[in-house]
Amino acid sequence: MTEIDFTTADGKAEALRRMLLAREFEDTVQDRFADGEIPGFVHLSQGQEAVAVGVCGTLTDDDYITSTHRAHGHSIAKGLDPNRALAELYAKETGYCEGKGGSMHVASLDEGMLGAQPIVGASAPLAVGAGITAQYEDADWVSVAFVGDGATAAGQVHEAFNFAATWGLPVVFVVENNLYSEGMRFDEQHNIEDLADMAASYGIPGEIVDGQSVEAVHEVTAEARERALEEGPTLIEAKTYRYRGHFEGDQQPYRTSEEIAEWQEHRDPIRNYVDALLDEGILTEDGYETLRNEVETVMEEAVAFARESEEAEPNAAYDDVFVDAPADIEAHRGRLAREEPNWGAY
Ligand SMILES: Cc1ncc(C[n+]2csc(CCOP(=O)(O)OP(=O)(O)O)c2C)c(N)n1
Ligand SMILES: [Mg+2]
Repeated sequence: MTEIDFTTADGKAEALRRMLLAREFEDTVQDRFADGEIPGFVHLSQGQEAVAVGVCGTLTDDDYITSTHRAHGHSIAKGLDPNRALAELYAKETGYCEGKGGSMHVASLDEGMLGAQPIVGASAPLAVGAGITAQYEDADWVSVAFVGDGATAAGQVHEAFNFAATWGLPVVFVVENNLYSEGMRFDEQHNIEDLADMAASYGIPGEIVDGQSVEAVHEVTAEARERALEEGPTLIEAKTYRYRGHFEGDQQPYRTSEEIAEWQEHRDPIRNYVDALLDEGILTEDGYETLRNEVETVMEEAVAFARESEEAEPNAAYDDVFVDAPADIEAHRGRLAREEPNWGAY
């Protein structure tokens, strides 16, 4: 499901479709969140679709990914069902985590998504844990950690790099350098220009890739995946950009609208890929229109599915916590009431 064959016209069209779906998912969440339909906090990833799709397009169904607080695009690219992913954001029972997780906790073991991680940096050690399992079982799958540029300043990410490098684990670290960590510019937080240089400290290859080119990301990740299976980890730095604020509602005093427009107009991963495919004769304007209509329909259906689904049952908070639930947990059941949601209080 997730692997894309970029040597074929169908494969390239599938890469475009998946980027369009990731974009449509985020545009939909943006609108539904603004209308107050989605509780909590959302961090959107418009502009970063080529990284998600390029990376996941190299992966088999058996491979795992771990992600960050900005995980929607990664989840869609890994093949998660938009209905269940959106329902999770809506805190509905039909969501991937039965509505108990929300945007920053979407996970699906069946589809190789080990989870979004709101703790900055936590995606890296989680992927290392999966890599230990793969090595122990002599398996033929890999784990891929998506990590933000800001997260590379966190200690646990370096422990993860070091552990994976020293043990030669089948892991790929994909650092999405979108130039900002919350409101802090990259050069205010780091004393190096390229985060890929960090790889040298751990004796592993560091690769820089244009994160706005789905094919470039795919190529470098495919090599890193092979290397992961044979030798050990690679650190890939994908240079990219996020169009929306750090979170929805962020006033963004730290950057200019001109900077955002510059990336949108000249470095948009979808627009540039559409132009390339039109030039190559792989896509027609009609074909593009069809793909856009298709993803719009998928997301309209996802919204309907999420709206119609039942809200998560509060007492379900006690489920799925323990393998063998202690007796006194039962005493707590029934104590949580379903109330009219007041999302403004969160
Ligand atoms: C351990 C920890 N510290 C701080 C935060 C607050 N926080 C959430 S996202 C974020 C910035 C992350 O930046 P980056 O890694 O570049 O990811 P991006 O938001 O750009 O995708 C911070 C500091 C957190 N969630 N966890
Ligand atoms: Mg960042």
